[in-house]
Amino acid sequence: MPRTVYVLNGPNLNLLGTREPEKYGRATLADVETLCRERAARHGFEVVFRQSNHEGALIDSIQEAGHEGAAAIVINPAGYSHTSVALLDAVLASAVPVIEVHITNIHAREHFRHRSFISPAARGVLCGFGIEGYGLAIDAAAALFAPAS
Ligand code: CA2
Repeated sequence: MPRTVYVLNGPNLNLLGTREPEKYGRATLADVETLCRERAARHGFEVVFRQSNHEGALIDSIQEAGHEGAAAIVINPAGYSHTSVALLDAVLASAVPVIEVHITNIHAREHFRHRSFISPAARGVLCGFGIEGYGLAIDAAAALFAPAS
């Protein structure tokens, strides 16, 4: 059974907790990483945790997750959600289930944020639960491997 979850974070998420706390909260990206590692450990998953401001680096990580036979990819594509056909293509080409996460409820924000290019190719999407969305996404990844009841 695959044991690694890749948690990928897109552009500007390195600023979490340092700017716009009214929108994105006070937790830092390091706090998100701790949350992910703790939650993953409950399910016996290892975590590869990355953030990049570069579209190509995110695509490389998606492809790497495929080559490594990862259990799941949890990705907050951030601004690239709303622009990137290249990220969509990487997700479409990936044999790994992709769970898309947004800290905010993108549907309650500006119209241009309502469409994510990634969502049609995602196994599921979580938005609006703050950074807990990452934990919920890891729970969802574990549920994909749970025996049917
Ligand atoms: O709600 C989310 O998680 C978003 O993916 C965040 C993106 C935004 O473009 C999406 O529409 C929704 C923005 C990430 C920028 O993160 C910052 C964090 C703190 C301060 C400034 C930016």
